[in-house]
Amino acid sequence: MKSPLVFCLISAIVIGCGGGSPKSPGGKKAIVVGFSQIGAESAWRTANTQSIQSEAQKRGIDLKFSDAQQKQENQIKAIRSFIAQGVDVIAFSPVVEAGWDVVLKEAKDAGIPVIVSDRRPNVPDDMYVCFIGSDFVEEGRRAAKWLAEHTGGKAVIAELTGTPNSAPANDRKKGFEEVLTQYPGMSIVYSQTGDFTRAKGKEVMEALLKSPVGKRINALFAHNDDMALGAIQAIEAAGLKPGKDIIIVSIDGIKDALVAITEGKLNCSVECNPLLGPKVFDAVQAVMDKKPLPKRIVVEDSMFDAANAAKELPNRKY
Ligand code: GZL
Repeated sequence: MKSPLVFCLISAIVIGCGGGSPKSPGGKKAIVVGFSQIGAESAWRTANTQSIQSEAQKRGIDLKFSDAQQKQENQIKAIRSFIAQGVDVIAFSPVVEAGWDVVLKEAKDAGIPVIVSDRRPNVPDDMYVCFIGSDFVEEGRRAAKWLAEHTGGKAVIAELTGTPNSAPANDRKKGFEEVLTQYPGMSIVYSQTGDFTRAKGKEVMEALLKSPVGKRINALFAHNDDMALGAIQAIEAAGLKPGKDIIIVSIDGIKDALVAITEGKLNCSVECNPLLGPKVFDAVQAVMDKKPLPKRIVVEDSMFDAANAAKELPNRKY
């Protein structure tokens, strides 16, 4: 039998080492949330990560954060790790729509509620509590309507698509093409993924401008600002004037895009607000308090062009 002093010392060390779980304001045991983030592929994603992490810190949430470097297998591994740790809630932004049924069933079987942030997974509604994100189909519609209004309904369009099989790439394309059916003078003559990154957007545009079809285009639809900004570099390097020789419309509404609009190099950016932290952790708190949540929370978006970009710039948080 160890002496009482030794027993107390060992207990103190274990408690000290474990540190116990962090405390939220008011000294209650902190809520533990596992968040699987897609990666750091764009300025939008960086702002989204910053919003999630800062809001968790503000609320005293014990956040287990994982960056999947745009790989679904890393997200699945992270979610399995959160399940093994017995977190209170799992939140994630699925890099692609398919392939989540098995791991979300494991979370459900473990009794851990799941909140979807940003992108939608293609699973039955009962596999998650709530999906918080923008309406990507509407973003695509708004981009096409802007382009139609500013080209008189006549445009030979190149399209830089987002990550293949992701909800924003699928839905933005769907919304854009839905509007194009009303404009026989507008057609997409080239479509290639830039995987939502600036580097790939530049690379794809460089190759396009060297091809015969590249000589025909007078408009570019980029599924996000980072790819549009990369394409702008390629258009300039080819001796053309972005925003004039090629009218460019994109999505996200990041600060660099609004600067490009004020410089006349980008013509329109449909906002996709990345600052989801407050909504995500309001939903987490509702889950913990066993309060009802809507299945879908749509984030409201704005739109920027030469008429309002300069005025909006000082307000941009990302
Ligand atoms: C949209 C988000 C997209 C952004 C890109 O909600 O998933 O991913 O449009 C980002 O910039 O990479």
